[in-house]
Amino acid sequence: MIKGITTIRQTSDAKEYAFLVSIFAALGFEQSEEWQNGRSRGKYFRAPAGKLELVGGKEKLAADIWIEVSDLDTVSVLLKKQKARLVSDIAESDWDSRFLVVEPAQGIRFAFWQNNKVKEGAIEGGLNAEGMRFAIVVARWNSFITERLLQGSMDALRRSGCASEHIKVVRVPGSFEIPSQARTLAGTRKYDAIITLGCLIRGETTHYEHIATEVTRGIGQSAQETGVPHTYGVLTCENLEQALDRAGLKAGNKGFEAAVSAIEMVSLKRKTAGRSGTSSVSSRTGKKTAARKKRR
Ligand code: DLZ
Repeated sequence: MIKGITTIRQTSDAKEYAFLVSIFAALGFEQSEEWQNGRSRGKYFRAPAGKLELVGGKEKLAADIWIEVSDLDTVSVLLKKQKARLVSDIAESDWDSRFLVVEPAQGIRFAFWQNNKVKEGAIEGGLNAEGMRFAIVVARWNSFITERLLQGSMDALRRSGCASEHIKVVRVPGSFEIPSQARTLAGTRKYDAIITLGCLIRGETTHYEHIATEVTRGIGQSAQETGVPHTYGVLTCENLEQALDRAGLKAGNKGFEAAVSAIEMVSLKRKTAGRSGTSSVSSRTGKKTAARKKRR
C-alpha cells in the first residue's frame, strides 16, 4: 500500500532554489529532471532509502530532515566548498553517531549523520586540517604543470582549514631531487606530512623509467624511515596532454588529491597513535556536552 515518502521544502526565490539544487547535486544525490508548470518548478533528489521516525520526549531536534551518509567528513568538506552555512560542524552524538547541521537557506535545515557502528573495526582519517602543518616539495622542471599541482594542493589545504602559515613550500630543480629534500624536511619533525609534486613526461625525459622508479622509491623510503606521512603527487605521463589533464583539466588535479590524502594520513596517524579527542554532543539537539576540541 505505502509506496514512498516525499519531503518538500519551498524555496523563497530563484537564487535560493539554484543554490540548494547545486548543493544537493554536488553531494551526489540522484536527481530528477526539473518539472515546471505555469507557476512553479521543482526537482527531486532521491536517497536509496527513506523512513518516517517519530520521537518522544522534550528534547528539541536540531533539524527535521536527517540524511544518513557513509562519509560525513567528505560531506562537511563539500558543504564548506559550496559555502553552505554550517549551524554546527561534525560532532559526536550520544547515540553512537556523528552529525553536522547545515542551514543553506533561511529556515531550511538539514542534519547529515553517519553511524559509527557501520565502520566498526575500521579506522579512517578525517579531512579537517585545522592545526596541521605541511611541507610541499615541488619540482621546477615542467613548472607550467607543477605550479598547477601546487595551486591544487594549496587549495585543498586551505579549504580544509589549514592555516597558510602552516604550509611550507620548498622548490627543487627536478623530480629527481624531491626524495632527498622530502627526507630533510621530514627529519626536522616540523611537519605532520610531506606532499611531493613533480611531473615526468616520458616523451621528453631520457631515462624516464629510471628517474620515475628512483623518485617513487625515494619518497616511499623517506616516509618509512621517518614515520612522517608522505603523499605522492608526481605525475608520470606519456605526453604533455596527459599531464595537463591531470593538473586540472580533464582528470582532476593530482596536487589537490595528494594534499587531501596527506590530511587524511595525518588524521589517521593521530587516531591510530591515540592522540585524538572528540567533542561530544548530547543528542540530536546539537548541544555540546564536553568542551574538548576535536582533533581529527
Ligand atoms: C633531466 C630531466 C629530464 C630530462 N626530464 C625531467 C622531467 O620530465 N621531469 C622532472 O621533474 N625532471 C626532469 N629532469 C630533471 C631531473 O629530475 C633532475 O632535476 C636533473 O637531472 C638534475 O639532477
